[in-house]
Amino acid sequence: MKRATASGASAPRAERRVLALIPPMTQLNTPYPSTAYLTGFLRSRGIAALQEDLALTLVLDLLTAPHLATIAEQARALPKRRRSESVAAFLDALPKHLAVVAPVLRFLQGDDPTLAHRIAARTFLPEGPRFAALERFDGSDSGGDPLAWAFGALGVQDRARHLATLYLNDLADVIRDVADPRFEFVRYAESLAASQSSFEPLAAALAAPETLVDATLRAATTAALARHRPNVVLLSVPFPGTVYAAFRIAQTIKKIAPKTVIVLGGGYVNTELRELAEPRVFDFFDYVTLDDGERPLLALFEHLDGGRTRERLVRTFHRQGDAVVYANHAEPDVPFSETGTPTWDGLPLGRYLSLLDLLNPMHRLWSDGHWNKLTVAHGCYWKKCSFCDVTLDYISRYEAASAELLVDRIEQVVAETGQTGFHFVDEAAPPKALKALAQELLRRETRISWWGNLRFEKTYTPELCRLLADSGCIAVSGGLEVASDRLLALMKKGVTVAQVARVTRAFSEAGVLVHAYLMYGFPTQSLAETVDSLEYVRQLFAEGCIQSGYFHRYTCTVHSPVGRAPQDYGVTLLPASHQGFARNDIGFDDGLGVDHAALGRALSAAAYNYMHGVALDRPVHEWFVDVLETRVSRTRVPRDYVARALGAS
Ligand code: B12
Repeated sequence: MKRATASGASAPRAERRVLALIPPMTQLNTPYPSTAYLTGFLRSRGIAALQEDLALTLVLDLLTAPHLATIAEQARALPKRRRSESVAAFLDALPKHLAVVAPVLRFLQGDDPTLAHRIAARTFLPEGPRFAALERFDGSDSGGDPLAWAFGALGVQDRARHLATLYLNDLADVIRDVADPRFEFVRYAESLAASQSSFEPLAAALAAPETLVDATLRAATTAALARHRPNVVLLSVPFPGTVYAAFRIAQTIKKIAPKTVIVLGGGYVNTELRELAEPRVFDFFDYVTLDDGERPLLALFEHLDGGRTRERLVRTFHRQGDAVVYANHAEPDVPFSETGTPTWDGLPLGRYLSLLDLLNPMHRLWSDGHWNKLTVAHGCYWKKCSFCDVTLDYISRYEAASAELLVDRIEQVVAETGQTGFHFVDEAAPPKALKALAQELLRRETRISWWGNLRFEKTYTPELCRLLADSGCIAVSGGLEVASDRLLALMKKGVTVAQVARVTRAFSEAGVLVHAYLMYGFPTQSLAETVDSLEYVRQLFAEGCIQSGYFHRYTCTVHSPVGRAPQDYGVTLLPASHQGFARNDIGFDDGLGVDHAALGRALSAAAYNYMHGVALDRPVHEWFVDVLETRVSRTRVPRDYVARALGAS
């Protein structure tokens, strides 16, 4: 069998020791894949590379009895009137917390499944305010058991995992209220980085005394450095909620190992720091690179070895005197077929926490269980959607790989991790490649489960959906965005509501869970169109086309067609000054004055109910009357629109 990586293709260079780090916070159930990709690639080129997930380490360190005891001390120092409900409940039950926190983590790591019975009986965990959410389901149909509707009589493991998740959420609230208001399990101090045109707020936070969370992260960073003794550290920041911690980690490294070369890269940088001009960033990082890391890193290592000048670095910012300089020596990227197979080696796969939030079956896939993450192709084959960052390399540079190579990678990853679940992290996996992949998986009898994002385009016939399901597809998500043919055309989405109905129904009939990304607040979207879009969504749920959906508020970014040519979409951009740091979201005005924030509350409430099979008969305009407290016209969409679209297939 052909192997994509030839690990140890040449002897590792002793002098280069690279450590790739995931900073807090990303997610707790499975590692974010960037360090796995970069480590796999560097090893395939004979470079000694290691990786650690400091997001997981931080949370496991914080949730220990000694740290909880410290948090309790800090909480007691607060005047009683300043203690939140969560903090008061935590202090009341402190001895129980100190006793159960370790067993709960072991249970969520999958190590002690029999504990489920005690947790599910609701006598084991101290219950803080987060458990009040259970009372929303009054249990009147289920003998007074508020979770029976979700887990039935037998789902003890899931029920216990849900309760344990509520328990951890209570503890996160306490950490936030007492030790660090910026802390969350999936993001940390996000607002300091997201579309922050000025570096000032981040600089001030980095100069401020450490919180308990910062100090715990410093200890974890120090331990990782002592363990691996790297001379190059790669910090990967996929989202704004990882940026502050990356700077804190760099701060620690600069202090204790100042000769270490520190490089910053990742999805956040690729999206928001393209116009970086802030020299203070280089008090923390030596280099900041854009887009895929493979080629820039090879060029950087050559430079560090004295074989290349700084001017010939690839897509790399550095500081010269007080100026930020961007070097972009034109060199082709490493082809997708030659980037190697990601490796999870070094990441403690058995220590991740499988959390179970109930809200939505797709969110469950995101936060529950280990998923090997793989890309089917580089970039997006469609790259036309006017709300999307289509001008950026990770969308615009489309490159596919053969099905044989993908299945080689899949088999290699399964052999390494022992796990057969895959999340394909493409923006929109190409249907042709998915078909070929499915055929190759079936031909080799390689049994995996997989899910990912795609476009609900008409290529997905019932036959193709069945083929994908046979190859292991368990769920798909796709953008229906604003369910309105006028707005779908304006977005250049390339689908219609009727087509989406047929495709999603085909997936559902093949036994694949379907999640729809839904949008509101797109330029020129009127109240009537919002009401109509909810009616389409209602019908899609009612007709069994989709099982899950979530409404996101549209934001305009500077890299999207709307941000680039606002006049084509009937909007004017609000003035914004760039002060050298991040640039992404941008305010706009479409002159219609629709209160999208209020409409969003109605849409979320409706979608939440639909997902639980509730209120599917309620006339949709009533959801909007609830939030606007004024008359709202009925939908103009025929009540059988989706049923007829399905009949026409
Ligand atoms: C799949 C995906 C998700 C999934 C899974 C996320 C996960 N935790 O695994 C879901 C749907 C859950 C998700 C959620 C979110 N996502 Co998302 N997601 C993606 C997507 C499509 C792919 C990510 C991926 O796995 N790529 C594969 C890896 C290998 O690529 P990579 O991380 O970019 O790494 C490469 C380079 O960046 C570079 N690199 C990376 N690190 C480093 C470090 C160094 C030193 C160097 C030199 C190079 C380097 O080299 C790598 C290999 O080439 C990207 C867009 C994209 N196409 O990349 C958006 C993207 C990362 N997401 C984004 C956002 C905003 C989010 C959310 C915050 C959205 C929200 N508001 O809730 C959440 C955060 C969730 C969380 N806390 O985990 C943004 C981030 C941009 C920004 N503004 O910072 C992106 C870029 C999309 C976008 N333009 O909006 N996401």
